[in-house]
Amino acid sequence: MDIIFMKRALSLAEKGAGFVNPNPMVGSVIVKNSNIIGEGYHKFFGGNHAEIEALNSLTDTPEGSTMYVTLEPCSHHGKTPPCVNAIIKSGIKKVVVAMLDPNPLVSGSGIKILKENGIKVVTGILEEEAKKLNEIFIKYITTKLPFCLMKSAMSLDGKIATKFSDSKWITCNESREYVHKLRHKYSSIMVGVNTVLVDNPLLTVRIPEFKGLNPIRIIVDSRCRIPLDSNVVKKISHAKTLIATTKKADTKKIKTLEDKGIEVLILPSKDKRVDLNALVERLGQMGIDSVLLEGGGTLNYSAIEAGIVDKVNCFIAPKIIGGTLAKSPVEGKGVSLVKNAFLVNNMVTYKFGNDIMIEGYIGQR
Ligand code: AOF
Ligand code: ZN
Repeated sequence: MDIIFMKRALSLAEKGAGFVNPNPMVGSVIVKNSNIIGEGYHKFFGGNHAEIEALNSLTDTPEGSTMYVTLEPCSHHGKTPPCVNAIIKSGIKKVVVAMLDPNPLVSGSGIKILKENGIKVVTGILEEEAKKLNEIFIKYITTKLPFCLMKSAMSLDGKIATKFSDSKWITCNESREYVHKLRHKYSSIMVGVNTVLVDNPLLTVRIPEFKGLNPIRIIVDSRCRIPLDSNVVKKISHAKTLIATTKKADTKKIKTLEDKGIEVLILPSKDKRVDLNALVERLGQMGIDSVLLEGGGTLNYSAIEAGIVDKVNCFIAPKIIGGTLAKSPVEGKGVSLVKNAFLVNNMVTYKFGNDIMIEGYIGQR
């Protein structure tokens, strides 16, 4: 039963995806005599915590009931008062928690307070699932650096476009729809200026239910070569654009971009390019908890080499494009020996239409 109710709490939590960043997705279910008498989830950043939403939805008295919650209840005064106080006051007798809160302000103290007040606490139910759901939050709250997912889409022979840079579309509708869900879930989307020059993308979320909530578009452009008539410069009413550049950029061009409402970050350079470690540090300071990296190949390699990529989602379409000059997802300098390759751990595959998507986590070299 614990697993069934925790699964429900996790699926409620997931509804907050893309709305709660940089806070966690949290869901909660209150159960009495095997019946759900209340449930809720953290709906938006700054809103009620899941536990309070569940308590506010009660259809029966909570005395003697069990609360299931996907994250340890908080014990700190943040934007809202501590949830443990409300739980203790309610008369709930048992709390089942999926994972401890990695937030140093809480981490263990929520559970300790509940126990001190005579509430039975069980932890670790569907812990792995809860940790995966909140992988962005876990990295960001413990390091202040954004979690970075590198997404690529290629043909079976490893090409992201033809030799003439035609890329629309290699993957199927189902795959592209999933990418739009990812764009909704992540706070920012990052590409190199070459991708803007070649594809002139909009980089917005195009799923009707999420319309209007777009990630910040980050363009890595060490010399500010971005054309003033590109979509990410012209169309800024729905999504913010940030250009990451270096001192080599023309100050007049920077000013023109700023006058158009674009934020320009002048960052240290490394090997004549934007220092990506400095960039993610700045993004973290700005409250950006996640980056969806959509390439191209030069930026992808630099990002992997800089150690800023946590996870990969590689879509593979059942097509063969060929061509020595056709681009692939990760280019750059590349490693010289296979023994120096970057390893991918915990690989799993998913199917989207006729495409395959491989997901994995970048490991230590
Ligand atoms: C949430 N939603 O449902 C729970 C959270 O910024 P605050 O005051 O809303 O507090 C955020 C912290 O509260 C968060 O980092 C986590 O440690 C804890 N629990 N947060 O946003 C929730 N239960
Ligand atoms: Zn709370």
